[in-house]
Amino acid sequence: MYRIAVAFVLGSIVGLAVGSPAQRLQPLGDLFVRLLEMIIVPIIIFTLIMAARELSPANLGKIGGQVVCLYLATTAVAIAIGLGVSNLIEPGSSVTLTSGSVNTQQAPPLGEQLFSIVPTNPISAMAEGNILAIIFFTLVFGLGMTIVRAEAEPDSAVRSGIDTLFETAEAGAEVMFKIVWGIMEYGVIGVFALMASLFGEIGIEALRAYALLAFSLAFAISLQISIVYLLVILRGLVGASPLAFLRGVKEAMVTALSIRSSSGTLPVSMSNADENLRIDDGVYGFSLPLGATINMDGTAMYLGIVAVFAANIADVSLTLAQQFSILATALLASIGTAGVPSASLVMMTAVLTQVGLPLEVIAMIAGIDPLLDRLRTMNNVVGDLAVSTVVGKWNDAIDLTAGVWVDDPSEGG
Ligand code: DAS
Repeated sequence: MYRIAVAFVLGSIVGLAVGSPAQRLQPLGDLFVRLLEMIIVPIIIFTLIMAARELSPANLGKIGGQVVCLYLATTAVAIAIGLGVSNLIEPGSSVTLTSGSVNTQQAPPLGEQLFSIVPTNPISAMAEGNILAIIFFTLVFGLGMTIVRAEAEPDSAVRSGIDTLFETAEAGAEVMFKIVWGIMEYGVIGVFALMASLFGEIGIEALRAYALLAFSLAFAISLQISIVYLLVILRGLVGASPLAFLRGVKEAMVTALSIRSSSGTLPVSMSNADENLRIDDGVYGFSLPLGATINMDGTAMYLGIVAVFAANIADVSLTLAQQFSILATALLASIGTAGVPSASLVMMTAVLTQVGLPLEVIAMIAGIDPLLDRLRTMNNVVGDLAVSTVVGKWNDAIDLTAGVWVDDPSEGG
């Protein structure tokens, strides 16, 4: 991933130095974009079927229901905050990308849009790249698989058939991630070419666009953590000290900032939940692995922010219906995003495709993604731990008289 960052910088320098002739490199960048477009549908299908397996009826009891509802709610709020902040700050508005493939079909009215999430023919939805419909059908199919599996006899053909389907989805996801790795290898050339062409076309103005993008994300994340997690959840719903909570999760925060992987941070998150927050493992043992798989508030927020950034660069004004479409797609796409470094870059293709915005933007931001990914991943992990804390409180499965919730024991608190 760092070679892409180097390609980003070198391409920018070449573009600034050479000027508009550097735009001759554009086709090498367009190839990178097409490779990303190629994998959107299969990677959504495989990763969402795997995510649906985590939502099996067995562990969707009372606690599971509370966890999933809170995860969806905090993610929807995160995207709304991301859209609000980026509509305010307008990252990318100082830059106009003429070479990008812009085909923003006007999103249908909200009512029709909600309706169109349900595909009349899932195969044609896949052929047409109707992302929301693909995500909806795949989630329904995956949940159907978990329910039928739970009802089937242990050694029945149906159950083994469904297990085979889950294993196939897992294997398929592995293949897709390997293909993503290959595409990102080529991405070094693709990003270099796109950056050279971009800076050749728009010059130094692009740096201001990046600075505003990074600031929009950082500002939106600070709002999500301070208002949603600390004020509403910890102070409001749990009635506990937000600062004690932050003390309790600092190892997980630092780990997430360092390794940029929710899945990789999971062992630290579980240790903080157990030893510092004193949450019962019956709650965090379900909520944290699930959260690392489907609850990505920072990622979902970023998907919304980049969509607005792409619209500004493409000089397109997004209607409310299109912004709703972005929120719905980002919410569902974040469920399928893997908890690995820069995973959202791939899911971004789904969101931008849904509203017809230029995918060139992905290559434009790939170079600074290693920085922004740290912030997103940290937010993802803090969101999982905040929800686990309030679910523990609601089910008497947290000890608020121990761990970080009491003053330092040495003070006899
Ligand atoms: N790095 C991803 C994670 O581990 C988040 C992202 O790519 O947005 O959560």
